[in-house]
Amino acid sequence: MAAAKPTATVEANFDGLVGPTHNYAGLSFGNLASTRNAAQPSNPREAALQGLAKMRALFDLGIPQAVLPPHERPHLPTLRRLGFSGTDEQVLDKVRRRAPALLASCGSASAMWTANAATVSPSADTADRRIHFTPANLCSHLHRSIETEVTGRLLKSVFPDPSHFVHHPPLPCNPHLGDEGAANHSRLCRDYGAPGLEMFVFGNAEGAGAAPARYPARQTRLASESIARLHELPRSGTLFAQQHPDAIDAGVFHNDVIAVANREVLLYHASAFVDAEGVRERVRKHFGKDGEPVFIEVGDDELSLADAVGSYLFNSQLVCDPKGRMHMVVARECQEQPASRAVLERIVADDANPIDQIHVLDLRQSMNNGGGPACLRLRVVLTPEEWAAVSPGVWFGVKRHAELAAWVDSHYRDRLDDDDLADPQLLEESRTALDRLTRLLKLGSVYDFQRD
Ligand code: SUG
Repeated sequence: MAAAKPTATVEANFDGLVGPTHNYAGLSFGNLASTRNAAQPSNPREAALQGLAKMRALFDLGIPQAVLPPHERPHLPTLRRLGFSGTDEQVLDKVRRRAPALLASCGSASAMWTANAATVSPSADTADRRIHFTPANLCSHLHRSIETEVTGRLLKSVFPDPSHFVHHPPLPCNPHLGDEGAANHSRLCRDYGAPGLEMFVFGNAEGAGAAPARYPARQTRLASESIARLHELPRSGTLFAQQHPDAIDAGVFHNDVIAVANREVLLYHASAFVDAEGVRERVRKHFGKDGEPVFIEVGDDELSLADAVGSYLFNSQLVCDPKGRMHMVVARECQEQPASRAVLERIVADDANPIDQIHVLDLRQSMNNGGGPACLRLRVVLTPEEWAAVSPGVWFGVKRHAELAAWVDSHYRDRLDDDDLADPQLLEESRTALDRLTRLLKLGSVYDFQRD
């Protein structure tokens, strides 16, 4: 059974399907899990099935759920652009021998973390009353920056109708314009269809304010401001806040590792922002007389930054079911770690906030690369008309779950070591799998290997 067309404005989650080359290459400096698990064997099949189980859990709550396909990896067009020539097999062999680091970057399945795919502004917030998309340039890391082009293509294919959807090109790839998409962008509103306050969180303020000392800040203020301009957001509907450099230095490489918003709720760690009081004031002002925002602050005494990064508590998904009840979808690590578990118990027991149910999921394969529940999804607020204009094949339901699980079972390996990325057979398997997937999801030819 697929979800029925909604009768009101809803927020849908577009989850990235984990790709067949999911592996641990230690590519993300500043992302502690990525560094810690470098060169561990991975299990792409288990990773993909864990992702599907999360989609199913949200679907079962009545929350519109869709799927975004993985990218082609290893990405041969990038390797060819970097000077490797010959047949695909020869290219893989040369890069394995001469530049294994490039093979790792071109073999990452990192497009699964669709919170970094794009920034999305709902039509209730934009001047032209259309939904605006800007794919993230992800220029802080090579393995992520090569996602942008195909992401843009996929988004255009999933959201095709120009009377509802506007697709901007990614910002130029430049250190002053680093943009990591929705992971640094949240929205607070009375209900999904009401004009929201879009909160852009940046780590790098270009010389203004404190900067992290240990790890890089991936999102720049210039990039956040540019996106707000492109999306035609009114000044009254935006908030720009600086991430606390201590958080970045503790391993908070995206704001969604330390704060999450949904509807009127903002759940955040006391060290998430440089000026948390300024953030609260601005949110209160946005709500005005139309209701009270709910702030759930978690102090350092309750949960240290290190434990927050360890459990990914703030990378939980806060979602509303069709009756408006608020749920929190958390990774298993939150239940296993005593301080995070205590925070969850406190949140559910407290009647001053609307969160009344916690759902615990096993996402270990993704978590081991620093990707929790919220990293795996891109939120898109849709009116019923916009919902009807989405390419229908991407919606997730009971039947789609079964089809995708069978597809994973027949195409994915259950173990991958770093050497395997050079295996021409893996490339062939991935292409066969993706070709079948685009037919299943009815997305047309979106991959380079389908267009050449
Ligand atoms: O960009 N990890 C990703 C995790 C992204 C999480 N997304 C959000 N927080 N929204 C990153 O650091 C690790 C790949 C590797 O090391 O193999 C990686 O890219």
